[in-house]
Amino acid sequence: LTMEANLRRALKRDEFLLVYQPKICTRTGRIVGLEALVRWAPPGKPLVSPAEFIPVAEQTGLIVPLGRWILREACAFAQECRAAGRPDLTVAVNLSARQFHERALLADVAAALTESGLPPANLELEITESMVMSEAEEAIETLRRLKAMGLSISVDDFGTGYSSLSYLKRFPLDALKIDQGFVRDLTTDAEDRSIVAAIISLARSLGLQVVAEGVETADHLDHLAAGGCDLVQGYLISRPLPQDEAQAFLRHHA
Ligand code: G
Ligand code: G
Ligand code: MN
Ligand code: NA
Repeated sequence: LTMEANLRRALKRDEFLLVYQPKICTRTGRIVGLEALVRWAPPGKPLVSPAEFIPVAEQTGLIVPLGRWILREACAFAQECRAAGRPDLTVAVNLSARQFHERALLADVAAALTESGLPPANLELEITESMVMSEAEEAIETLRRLKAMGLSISVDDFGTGYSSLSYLKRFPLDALKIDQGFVRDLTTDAEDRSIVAAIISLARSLGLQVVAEGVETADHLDHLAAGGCDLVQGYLISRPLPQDEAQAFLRHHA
């Protein structure tokens, strides 16, 4: 079978799952949110990374039904977390370019919220710079409508895309996520340190939250906290966890 046929069958057979990676506040140490990351679990085989199947899903259009499933699943999980005593937790869902530009996106997001009963304030969508830079006017309109629904928007992998800073001012955004490539050598590489400081300062002056990804060591965390980074996410805190382990993690951490 081709990858496309495999994915189509996997969707029908319910072979996808979401794992959740906690995001913590550097000031309070509390968990403020979780990022949902999709995995494909073919029966009897190891998990397949989204890096392998998302591009195929994008090319074939399967990202639309898959993305719809991801939104529904993540919203249902977020609502379970609320019921379990975490009313303020946000769950972040990654959008792919095609999903972002599809006409169905707004209806799909609205349906996932309605079906789950999740308040929109508990949902965050992650987009990338390149997704909004192409067809910027259309993107601004889509973002405005999403924001009008009450959810929040963050820019993933920030610093790796087109660096037009003017769009940051025009786009209705809530947070910038510093790409893990800048975090990895933070403690030894002066240029990465400068870039991270610049992104934090930029976010600050635009009134945006700033999140660092790929935080793997206590040195990373110390440096980011001292530099004024609001939130951190990475293996130091937790790897992405299956649903029940994520719930257990929430029970054992503030
Ligand atoms: O979780 P992992 O590091 O394997 O993710 C690899 C890539 O796949 C990352 O770029 C991540 O943003 C992307 N990805 C993970 N989950 C999703 C998802 O649910 N939807 C989309 N569009 N991309 C995802
Ligand atoms: O593109 P996006 O930022 O959504 O992708 C996040 C990816 O990074 C996921 O595949 C996730 O599994 C991975 N990831 C999460 N935490 C860490 C970390 O601390 N180090 C590294 N190397 N990868 C991480
Ligand atoms: Mn992401
Ligand atoms: Na990222």
